[in-house]
Amino acid sequence: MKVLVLGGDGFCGWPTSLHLSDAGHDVVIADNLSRRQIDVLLEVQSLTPIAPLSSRLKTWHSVSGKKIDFEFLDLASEYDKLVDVLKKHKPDAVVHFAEQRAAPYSMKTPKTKRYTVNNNVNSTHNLLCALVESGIDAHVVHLGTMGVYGYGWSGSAPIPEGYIQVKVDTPEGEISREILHPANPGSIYHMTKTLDQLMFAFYTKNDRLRVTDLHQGIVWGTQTPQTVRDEKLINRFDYDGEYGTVLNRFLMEAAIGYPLTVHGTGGQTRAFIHIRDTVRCIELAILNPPAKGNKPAIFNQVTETHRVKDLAKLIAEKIGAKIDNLPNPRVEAESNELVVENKQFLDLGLEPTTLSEGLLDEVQNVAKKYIGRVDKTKIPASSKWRKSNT
Ligand code: NAD
Ligand code: USQ
Repeated sequence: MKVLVLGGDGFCGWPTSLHLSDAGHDVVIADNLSRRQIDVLLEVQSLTPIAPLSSRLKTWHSVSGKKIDFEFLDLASEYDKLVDVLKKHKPDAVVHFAEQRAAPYSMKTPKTKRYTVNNNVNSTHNLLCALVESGIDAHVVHLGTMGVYGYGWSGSAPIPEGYIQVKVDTPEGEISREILHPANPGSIYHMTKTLDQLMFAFYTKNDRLRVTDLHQGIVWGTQTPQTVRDEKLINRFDYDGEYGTVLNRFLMEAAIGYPLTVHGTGGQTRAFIHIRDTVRCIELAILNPPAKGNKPAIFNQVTETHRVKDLAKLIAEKIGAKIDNLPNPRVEAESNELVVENKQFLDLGLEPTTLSEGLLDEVQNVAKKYIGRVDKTKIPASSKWRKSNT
């Protein structure tokens, strides 16, 4: 298939592009390199030394014999160019990763809140509008988030894959309806993903676009079978207080002997998936598009759930680390249950990489290897959800 990967230079997009190219798909990356620019502005860098995109692409060509094209494109502001890119490449599928993805960054300042909304909402809408205008019948595979469901709303009831059955009282009696699961975002970033969902619902109904929305959990790990083939293909690893996600941060902290930064009680339960499984899920989604005229297909792209304090304990025991219970900079439930349905990917053949398999490898081959690149002053999470968290 011809696949256009929007945001193909990012943490999930780069290994996905390589995985798809390796599997024989014809891949084109579009990206505005804004993620690299945000690192410059925040004065941080990936723990792993990521090569410039042109060097990544040249290296992939030399190790695999396969060519990946690149379009420098700002999806949020360059609408006409996007239409041209779609007409030029005529993709069968478009994988849409191109959004500002950090909850702490989205809550940092009024400027970053507004940037996140403008960037994410316009990017998604431009893509849908451009597909209609260009007449390109590509299947859109979007990276959503488990955070659209919120944490704690349904207690211990399993979170279904996107849709929920409700009973409504009417004068004629009770009727049953399937509706989009109530949205309950916990940050401006997560809010943009709930807005994306409404745009998908509208464009599938009105224009019969084909859309799959993947509600992904927190991605951990760094490397895939393709990114290990040359040091210049290495994937990014964010560890800083804005972009670093919890499990990768704990692994880096353990590797450098920094106390594990547990927010609050650590009773927060979250869903996780290894980057190797992310790339497989995306290929499975591309190969199984919904029919035209169907509502968006929604998959929960997660393989396991864990409480933050249990992860800290596991890492402290396995690797040796102290645990620090810090005041929580976020507004979020201190503790929540999380049971998630993920049957659709399992039925399509996904074989999950579990935490127990990947943890030590990640610490030895990534976190410890690049220890010298860590700037400890960038570890604390400084973005606060409220001016005063009282
Ligand atoms: P990332 O920031 O590493 O990658 C996003 C890429 O999109 C970057 O290369 C960036 O330059 C590009 N981009 C952003 N705005 C753009 C625009 N307007 N035009 C063109 N390119 C643009 O993020 P990631 O971790 O790879 O996440 C990818 C997607 O997956 C995001 O939508 C995110 O919400 C979702 N997701 C990520 C995780 C995770 O744990 N990393 C978990 C669940 C969902
Ligand atoms: N946390 C800590 N210590 C840390 C960092 C985080 O205790 O050092 C806690 C947070 O308070 C939160 C939980 O860990 O309760 C998860 O935080 P996170 O930064 O790992 O994940 P989150 O902000 O939810 O965002 C990440 C990605 C985002 C994606 C989301 C999937 O950045 O793009 O959408 O995971 S999910 O969480 O399933 O919604």
